[in-house]
Amino acid sequence: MKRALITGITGQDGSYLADHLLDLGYQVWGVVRQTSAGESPALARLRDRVEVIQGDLLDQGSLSRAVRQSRPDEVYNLAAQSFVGRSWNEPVHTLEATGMGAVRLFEAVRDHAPEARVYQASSSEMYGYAAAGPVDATGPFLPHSPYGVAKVMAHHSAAVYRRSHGLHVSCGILFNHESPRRGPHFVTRKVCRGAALAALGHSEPLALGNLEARRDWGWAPDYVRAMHLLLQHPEPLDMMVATGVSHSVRDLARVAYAAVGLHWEDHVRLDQAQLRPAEIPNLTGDPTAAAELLGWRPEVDFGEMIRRMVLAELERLTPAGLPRGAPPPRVDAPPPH
Ligand code: NAP
Ligand code: F7E
Repeated sequence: MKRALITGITGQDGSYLADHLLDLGYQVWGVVRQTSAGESPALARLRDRVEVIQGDLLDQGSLSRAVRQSRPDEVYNLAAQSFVGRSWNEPVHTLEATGMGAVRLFEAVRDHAPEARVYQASSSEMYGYAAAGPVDATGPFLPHSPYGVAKVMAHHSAAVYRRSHGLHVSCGILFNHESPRRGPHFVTRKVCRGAALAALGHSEPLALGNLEARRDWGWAPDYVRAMHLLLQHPEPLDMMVATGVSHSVRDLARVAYAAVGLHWEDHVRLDQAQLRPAEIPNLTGDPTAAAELLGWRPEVDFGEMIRRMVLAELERLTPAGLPRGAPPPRVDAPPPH
């Protein structure tokens, strides 16, 4: 039975990856940080199936203990301060957690499990301004946000541990991926919740920022399959994971509100406060290498994903069923979780 250690197991990707690895017969350990708010719903769902180890990306000793205790065959570093918008307000914390946190974990692996295969969660945000021209898994990287800088730091550090210390570290350069488990401040979840609220008769308009930004949005459960496949490749690799198709935030709003029979223009307002200090107009990936080298293909397309997310929001908002008189949701996807 293979043993996997996941940091960020309470996040969107960590929780889907844990489900996936458990289905494959792995023993799974998760690094979880202590919070004053108590146990998160994500952890409550996983607790009886995974081994939980207290730890924090900011604390070297806790990461070293996590690697020593779990004796992993595979380590997935998914923990991060992952919200790009927040990274302008908290650049130091973002660099410490998202950048230095990865280095701390690589050190722990080097000392306590040098044979383990390591997955580093790199990001399309690393391309930043370079995305205006041709990019591939080697770059160029010209990040526009403190988050992007932190991810570049971790990405280049992974290459150092690979070349200098012989660690088997692979970096998945993942483009945006979404699900009902997405954090509420990310734009897909925010828009899908807005559409569900509007369908239930709430009249407060949804405040959005840049409607023209284009992102390559995929389905998170598809992307955790790619993470696992990447670590099964005999050689450590850097690999783009994307759908190859982008949509604008405007498209996203149109599809989400249309899923409940509404016109987005009637329910969305522009809000300067949602604009970022810098923006990448278009981030679109190329899934060719992932298809050729890993046999990976995304299975859920953008429209289906948004319908699933809107349906999940309707279910969250009406746990006892729709109220009398509420417009029947037109979303026809199966429950996603
Ligand atoms: P997420 O939902 O925001 O989850 C982040 C996880 O990191 C949570 O479990 C969080 O724990 C944990 N964490 C944050 N700070 C920590 C710290 N100081 N010590 C220990 N754990 C900490 O992120 P995600 O969407 O699953 O993304 C997974 C990884 O992929 C991240 O590294 C992200 O930057 C990267 N990525 C994501 C995407 C995407 O589109 N989703 C694309 C490219 C790359 P708490 O529950 O305690 O907050
Ligand atoms: O923004 C625009 C915003 O916050 C997407 C993380 O997982 O993917 C994610 O980062 C786009 C941006 O995700 C609003 O300006 C417009 O252009 O959902 P987001 P993100 O910043 O792309 C990358 C690949 C990661 O690695 C990150 O960890 O949508 N946008 N209006 C808005 N965004 C938000 N959040 N809220 C708005 O109102």
